[in-house]
Amino acid sequence: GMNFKGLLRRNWLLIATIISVLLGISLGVVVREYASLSNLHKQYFGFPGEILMRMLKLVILPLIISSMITGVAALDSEVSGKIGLRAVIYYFSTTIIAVILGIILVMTIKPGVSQTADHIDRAGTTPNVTTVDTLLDLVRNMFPENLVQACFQQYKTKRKELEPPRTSSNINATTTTIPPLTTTLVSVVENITKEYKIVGSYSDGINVLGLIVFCVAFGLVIGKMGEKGRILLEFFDALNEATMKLVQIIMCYMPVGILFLIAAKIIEVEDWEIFKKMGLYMVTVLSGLAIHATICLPLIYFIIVRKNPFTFTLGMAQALVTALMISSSSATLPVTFRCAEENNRIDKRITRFVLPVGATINMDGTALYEAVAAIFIAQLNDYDLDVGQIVTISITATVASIGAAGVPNAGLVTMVIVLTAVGLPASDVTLIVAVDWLLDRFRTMINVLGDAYGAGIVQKLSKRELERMDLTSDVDVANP
Ligand code: DAS
Repeated sequence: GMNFKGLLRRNWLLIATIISVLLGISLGVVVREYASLSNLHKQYFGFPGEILMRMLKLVILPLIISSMITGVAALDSEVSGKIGLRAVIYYFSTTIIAVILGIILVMTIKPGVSQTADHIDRAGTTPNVTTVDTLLDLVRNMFPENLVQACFQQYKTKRKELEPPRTSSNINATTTTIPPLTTTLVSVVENITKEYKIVGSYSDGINVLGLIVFCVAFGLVIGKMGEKGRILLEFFDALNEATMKLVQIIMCYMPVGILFLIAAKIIEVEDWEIFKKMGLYMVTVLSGLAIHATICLPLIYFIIVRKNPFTFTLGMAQALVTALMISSSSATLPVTFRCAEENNRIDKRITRFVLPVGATINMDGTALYEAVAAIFIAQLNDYDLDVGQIVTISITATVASIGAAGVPNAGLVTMVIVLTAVGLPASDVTLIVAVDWLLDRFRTMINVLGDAYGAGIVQKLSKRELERMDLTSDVDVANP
């Protein structure tokens, strides 16, 4: 009756998205079975999905800038300091919980013990990303030397000059031939690491971390300027609202884009057999992610917020499906904002602060995955880890998850840090490359969920400050 209709009307986009996921999967399976598409046609097939990705990425820049500046400026510096501290404590503790959960699971299930590394195709390249490099890159990225450049250009490291320039003809050459599996694995890792060396904490060419640091500083200054600063505050607030309106329009296209995105992926996957070999490993990662999402995070939320966590998760459904489909926390950010603000009614002063930072540094799913994968690789190599090494894995997995950008497969690359820290061959990343496209989707989903819960929890913890501000401020820019 009325209720059902109302439910449909309120959730039509979510329903359409889920239907398009199912349709996309069926379409992919059918085309894969009955049509033999040339590589070129496979590319055309994914085109509507590519457009969706481009549109989502397009709004990241204005969204991050406007939300961070207004988010910080709307609070006084003492309050924003407190909120920031709470957010960081939340990020850290949930990431550590995820890592510990992953370690417990992989040590109990032992997915790598029954087999040896040689049973799974091993390809020998050694990507050279070290812990120190990653940390330095991370800090370096926090201080962009040029603001405009931080918005679009990748910075140069010394190592970058060693790489051949990536030209469009290079890219075409690799997509139009089908190399054998081993060569594919090697080139995938090479490509990812190459990208990583340039990318660092960049999301699709945007130095997100650098912009966040700048926007926090800029927002704090604007907030302190009083009358004179108000014009800037109002400008960025209007920019934020306009961007969110754009997001609303983009989201209407989402079902179409997602349908072709998933169908094209299913057509494109070359090796389904590998899933059998890696079955137990994937079960370990996926069950870890599931436990973290349905038990750990909800429990923390319930203890602190005292509300039903599953209603909260349901409110985030659109963002979760999006993350699952596009494997990028950054590109999901616009949807995360909408779900958190519209469905879960989280204060804009909190989301504008907690969500962009979370999308960049808070990755519970990635941390869990990195710990599991490292120990899995140790098991494959019959390599006994002592307690010290397991602690090292927990710490480096945390660092690696913070260092990973919110883009597809970033976690796979920072994985190298964890492996080298305990003396495992970095080239063994190639053992897990083939299934990463699937695991990446699920860990990204948990990354996004973790950010959302963070916003809910920080809001509750900051209730007193927010209420006090509501009473004292005459104009409330964040909530007009
Ligand atoms: N896919 C990433 C994300 O956006 C991170 C990862 O690769 O683990 O969250």
